[in-house]
Amino acid sequence: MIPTEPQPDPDAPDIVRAAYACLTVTDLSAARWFYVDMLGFVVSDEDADTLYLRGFDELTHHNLVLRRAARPALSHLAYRVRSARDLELAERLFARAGCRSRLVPAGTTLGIGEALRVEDPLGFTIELFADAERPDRLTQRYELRAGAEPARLDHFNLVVSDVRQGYDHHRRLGFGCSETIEEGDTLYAAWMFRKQTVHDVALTGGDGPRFHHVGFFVHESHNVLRTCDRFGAVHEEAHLERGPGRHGISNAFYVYLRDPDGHRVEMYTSDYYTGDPDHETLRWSVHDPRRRDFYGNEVIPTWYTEASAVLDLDGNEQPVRRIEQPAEHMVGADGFTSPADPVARTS
Ligand code: 4SX
Ligand code: FE2
Repeated sequence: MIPTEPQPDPDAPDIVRAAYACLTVTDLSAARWFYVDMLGFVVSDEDADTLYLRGFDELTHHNLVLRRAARPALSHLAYRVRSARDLELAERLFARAGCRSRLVPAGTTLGIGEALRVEDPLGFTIELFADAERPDRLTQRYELRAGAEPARLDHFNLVVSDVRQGYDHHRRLGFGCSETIEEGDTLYAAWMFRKQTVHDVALTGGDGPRFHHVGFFVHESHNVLRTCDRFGAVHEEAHLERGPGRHGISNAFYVYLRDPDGHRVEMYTSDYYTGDPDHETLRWSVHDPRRRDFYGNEVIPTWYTEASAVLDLDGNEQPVRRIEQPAEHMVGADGFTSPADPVARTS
């Protein structure tokens, strides 16, 4: 049976793009070492409990907020919407779906205008905002560039116990779908976009809701390699979790790191344009060994199994539900299954 394709809600808010992630961290100075000293993020603002960071090309106040707390978690994920009217549309749409929401006054998060925070049907706290402070333009301040030279936020990756439900929800919100991993009726993963790239958000099947990673765009593959060299050079190679490599899905060159609290960060470059209205979804078989790494390198188990806790609208940790579908890493062509699997190796 082919599942029916949900249509975009005609009254959905106009989401522009994934804008920033707010993570809680237990040690702000360790986080500063990792994100600022090693990866080269620009500090937009800071106070005793919070770091506001951005990439060199970013023209809104920040891409990443790190807030001190007793436990590491994802606080919320923020999308920019086109105008204030979209906040009203969002409030109504999420209310119709039975989701809790709250208006947060301008400045609650430094540099961000009035915003709507909602607990989405998948259990993530999502912020939508239209207005933000504009920081200095640093694109051509080459003398300031350092570390991985992060340019901008590219995407969020979420672990959800039911990928189809997550896919349908984002479809109704008007997201396009660039690529999937599927087999028969089972959707193992989906890459979904509002801006004209491969994704603003990807969904990964697993015990959820949990936060898998935040991906930052760098301009060149040598920025990815340099990231690895920098961590190797100071004997902090344990922060390098997966890669460097090239993704099959998205074609991006990548490396994943784990920050001092275990949050996963990806440095990502060279994906492609998806903006034409007839853009077609590229569907990968779960048995294709090139889907997650184009060179056929196996994905290490922690990448599939470990992810950050997520906070609800009140700041409490969301309970995690067991995966409700076959787990990709038990079925697919990766390190968990037998490398001798002939189906996987000949596709
Ligand atoms: O591992 S995948 O090649 O499926 C992949 C993972 C592709 C793009 C991403 O951003 C990602 O995190
Ligand atoms: Fe990613």
